[in-house]
Amino acid sequence: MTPRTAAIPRHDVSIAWRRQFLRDVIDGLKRPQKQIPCKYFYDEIGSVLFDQICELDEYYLTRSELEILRVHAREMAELIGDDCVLIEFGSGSGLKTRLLLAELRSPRVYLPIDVAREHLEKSVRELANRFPSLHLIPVHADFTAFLRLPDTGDPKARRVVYFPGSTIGNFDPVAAVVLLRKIADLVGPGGGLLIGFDLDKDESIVWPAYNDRSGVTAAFNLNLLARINRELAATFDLAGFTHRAEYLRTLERVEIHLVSDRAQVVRVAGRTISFTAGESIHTEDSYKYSLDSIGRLTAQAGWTLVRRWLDSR
Ligand code: AVJ
Repeated sequence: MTPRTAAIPRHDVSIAWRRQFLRDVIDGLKRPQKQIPCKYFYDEIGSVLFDQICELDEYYLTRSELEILRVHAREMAELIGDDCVLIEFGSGSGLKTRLLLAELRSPRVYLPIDVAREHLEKSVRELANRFPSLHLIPVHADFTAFLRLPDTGDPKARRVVYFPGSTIGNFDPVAAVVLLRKIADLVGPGGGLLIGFDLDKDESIVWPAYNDRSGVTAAFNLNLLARINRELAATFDLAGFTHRAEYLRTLERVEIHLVSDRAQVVRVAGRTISFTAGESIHTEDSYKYSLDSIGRLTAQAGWTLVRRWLDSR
């Protein structure tokens, strides 16, 4: 008998991952506009904080995504077809996964890729209980770097990438096209992509989603510094930095920063990083799209739009 769940490779959070993390942090903090890639938000604590963001009244994205899936998952499953290999980018807690899997007909393989190991393990355990005959191949990896898939044993099955959580918005337009092209290569001719984009909308809706009253988003942002302290022997004083999120309409994105409240010096793995008062670390972009910009982006990456679904708002 073949095992239903492949073991999650144990070697990857190791030295290579830590070394890359260190390199990205040091390189990013040496730039004129300091920056840290947002994929590093998702350690164990950051993943829990992100799940809390998804429950916030102000955070409309998850509710909209879930509404779209609840109403349209059957039609999505029909378009995907029978016997697919489903590859999910950044599977997170797996709620959106379950809604689609429940409608898919005889999927051959479900292959989630996520940087958050504990989250990946937990969601795969839950999926194994709920869908006992599904072949699960979890991959703990960064999907931006991940190009080669493990052998799924179904070379002829249709490959479909599932990327529903508006995470494409973390990529600037050039990087988004690169990623969408990589997905096209990964699924091959005839493959599919089911992807979520957050539409641009009034500032009175977007701003609060990234500046929630209970401060969960601020805690999520600041956890990045706490993680760097924990994993890279750094000395960030979390009380000396403030969360800032602004909707920059002309740039079509929300920019998220951590602002240094005062002049200060921080040590990161033996190096010294100086901050002036008010200087920031840019930690995330969240692009908001028009239907036109979605059409342009996907067409530029070689995709043909088959169907799109909107939520009721
Ligand atoms: C997971 C990328 C969709 O951009 O809205 C939420 C991440 N950052 N609050 C987003 C996030 C701050 C989120 N995505």
